[in-house]
This record gives sequence, structure tokens and C-alpha cells, in this order.
Amino acid sequence: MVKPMSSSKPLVGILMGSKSDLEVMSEAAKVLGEFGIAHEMKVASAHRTPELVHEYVSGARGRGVRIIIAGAGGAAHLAGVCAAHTILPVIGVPVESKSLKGMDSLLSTVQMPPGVPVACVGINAAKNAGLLAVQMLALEDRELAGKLTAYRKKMGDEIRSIRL
Ligand code: RP5
Repeated sequence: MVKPMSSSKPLVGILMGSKSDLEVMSEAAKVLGEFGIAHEMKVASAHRTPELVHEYVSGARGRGVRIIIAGAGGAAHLAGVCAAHTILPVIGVPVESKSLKGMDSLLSTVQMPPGVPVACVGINAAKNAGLLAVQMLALEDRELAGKLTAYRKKMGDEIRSIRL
């Protein structure tokens, strides 16, 4: 049973390559907060501060973190590097870049060679990364699973209520 209390130790670690990724990555934190999942956010770059990424990720499992969400743009190595340093599931968020509109981020995050997987969501889709983390945690938490079912029902009800 996971303990999704906001005061408890973080279950989800959200990393991003730059402060400029914060607006996008905040969507993951927001949804985790809505489900009452304790989480933490940190800027750590795979190429500017590789030692910081290593330090954070290699210690995460021991501190009780269950899932890592990693967002970066451009030649986006962050999620793959995180995955290389841990057996925790890593969800990658390709952040939109200026020059290639995030296609570079998407391909460099999603195309992990066999053996070290990254679960990659869409460009800027940090909300889905947060929801996927909630779904993973709900595998062992009936109360959280109930909240997810209610969340899906509310989404469906909103669609069904549309009258054109
Ligand atoms: C990546 O380069 C970051 O993840 C960010 O998406 C992108 C641009 O970074 P800044 O130049 O805004 O710091 O490392």
C-alpha cells in the first residue's frame, strides 16, 4: 500500500534539465498534487550537471521514491540518463524546443535502445506523465485506484454532457 500523503516522503521525483522547463513540468506536479501524491521537483541537467543527476537518481530508490519523471528539450538525454542510473520506472517528457518544436526532444527521449526503457509521453505532455505515475502507484493502492476511476468517470461525464 502506497502512502500518498502530501506530508510523507516523496514517491515521485520530477527532474527537469532547465528552469525553462518548469512551466511544462509543473503540470505533472499539479496532477500529482490533485491525487495527494507526495512529490519533489529538481533542476538537474544531463549535460550541464551530470554528477547532480547521478547523485539524485542513484539515491532516489533508497529514499522511497518509486517513479521518476524527467523532462528535457533538444538533445534530450535526461530521461535516458536517469534510467541508466536506476531500476525505478522513468517517464520521459519531451519538452518543446525552439528550433525543431520538440521533435528532437521526442525522438531523443522515446528512442531508447533495448535494455534500459523510458516510458515516453507526448511533447509537453507532463500532465500525462503525472497521470501515468498515479496509475503505476494505484497498482498497489485501492483507494488511489478508486480516485482514478472517479477521475475518468468525471472526464467521460463532461463529454457526455455536451449538447450541440
Ligand atoms: C535542455 O535545453 C533543457 O531541458 C531545456 O529544455 C533546453 C533549453 O535550456 P535553457 O537554455 O533554457 O536552459 O537542456
